[in-house]
Amino acid sequence: MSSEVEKAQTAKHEKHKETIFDKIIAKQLPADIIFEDDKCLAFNDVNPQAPTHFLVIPKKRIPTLDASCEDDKEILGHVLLTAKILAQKRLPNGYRLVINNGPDGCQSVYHLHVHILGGRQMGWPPG
Ligand code: DGP
Repeated sequence: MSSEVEKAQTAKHEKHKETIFDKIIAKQLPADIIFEDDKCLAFNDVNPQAPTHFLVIPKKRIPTLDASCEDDKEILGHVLLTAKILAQKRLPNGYRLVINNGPDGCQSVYHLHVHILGGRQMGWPPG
């Protein structure tokens, strides 16, 4: 079992609790930030699974995709379009977007985030 799977299985989903990503947003913890605006933040993943692997997160604390609602339409669209703009610049040959949701989805940080992976040939089906 990979360490990311172990983390996902033990991660506690405590809604409304601060996560490490809140601390990155607040600049209380360092991160390799590649883009920021008033609604979202993009930074390189600390445990990259591909030559390029970064995350785009909403600044609003939404724990999971499951927890998002109609009111989050604009921010979800903004996060996705930001991921696309950043990916197009860095990964002209293609890329993969992933949103892990819940323990079986391998989510270990309960602050919604989009993974952008590229720089190598991706396989299918994913593990
Ligand atoms: P997920 O398994 O979908 O919840 O992915 C969480 C990702 O977050 C995982 O790929 C590792 C990354 N990550 C966790 N903690 C940190 C951190 O402190 N800094 C950065 N840059 N990435 C982190």
